[in-house]
Amino acid sequence: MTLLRILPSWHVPESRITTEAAFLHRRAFLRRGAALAASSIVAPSLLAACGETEAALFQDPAGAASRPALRALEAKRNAKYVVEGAFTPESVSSRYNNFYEFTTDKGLVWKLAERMKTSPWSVEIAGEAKRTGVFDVEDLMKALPLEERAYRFRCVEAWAMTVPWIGIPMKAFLDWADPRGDATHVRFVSFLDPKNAPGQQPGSGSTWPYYEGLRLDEAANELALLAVGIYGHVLPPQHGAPIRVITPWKYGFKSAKSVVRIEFVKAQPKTFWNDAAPREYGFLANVEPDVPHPRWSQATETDIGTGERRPTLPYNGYGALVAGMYPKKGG
Ligand SMILES: Nc1nc2c(c(=O)[nH]1)N[C@H]1C(S)=C(S)[C@@H](COP(=O)(O)O)O[C@H]1N2
Ligand SMILES: [Mo]
Repeated sequence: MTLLRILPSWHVPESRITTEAAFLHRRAFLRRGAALAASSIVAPSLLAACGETEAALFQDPAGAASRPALRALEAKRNAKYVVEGAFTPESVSSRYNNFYEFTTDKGLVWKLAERMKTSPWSVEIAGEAKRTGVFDVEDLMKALPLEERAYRFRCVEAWAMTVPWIGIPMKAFLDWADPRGDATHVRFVSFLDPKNAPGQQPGSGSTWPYYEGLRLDEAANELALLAVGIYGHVLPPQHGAPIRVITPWKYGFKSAKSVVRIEFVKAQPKTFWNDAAPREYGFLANVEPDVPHPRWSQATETDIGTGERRPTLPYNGYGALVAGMYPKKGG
């Protein structure tokens, strides 16, 4: 695996950066005791640790080779959204993922998620909206417009990338679903499948499925996307196939992957990370260089493509389009 060579030295614990995963590990330790935790999903002994899971995941004897190539997806790039610099090579961004349903080891997510069944896939639209029900993702993609958007992406762990997503502008989705006047927030829930997602097995220290949310005005912001593709093809499982949220001015954990339920609600919903780590960022979780994480600074970030360390931009560079939503500074 070439990842260690690609990744710059900031990845090793010499820096103050530590991963979001550390919290999950700590929680697992607390709940299960050291003896059990030693055999939990804690990397690096993942393969040894997940004996049973491995059997379930790899029962397809043809293995990875049986997965068809990712279907091409055509969508016109929206020229309004330009990003300085090159795209992060797909070989890097598709091998460095946070998707705790599978593992907290970023370099192994793609492998463990490889045979996740992402089609057919239905999304339930529920709550305070005029159009509710169960919809196939393919039907949503036909009913609603698709655009390609070049966006910066910033994880709370201080790594960053630039990729071309293809997605349904969330505003178009909202207009279509038509939330009722009393809806204030929209909630996104990821899939639940402990048989195939080793990180969801009992003892992971988290409450699955993953759940996130946005204020309705944030969801209606022109930047918000329901992404279904990347680099000109449908999303691969590790990026949250077949449909995931993208909000580029916020930390990456706001962008729930592999969404199965979108619910319009009347109050601010609880969210996975805020519940797991209440001392970290609040519900908004906007990118703010001068608001440090309890354990590291957010003043700079590392581009996972180039290894370059550079200043973090307020709202990840999208202030002109989003700052007006936050009259009181905070995130
Ligand atoms: N369901 C789910 N969604 C998730 C996560 C996760 O663990 N599970 N991780 C989040 C975090 S912390 C980040 S940084 C991004 C990573 O997206 P990427 O792997 O496509 O770059 O997904 C977010 N969405
Ligand atoms: Mo993240």
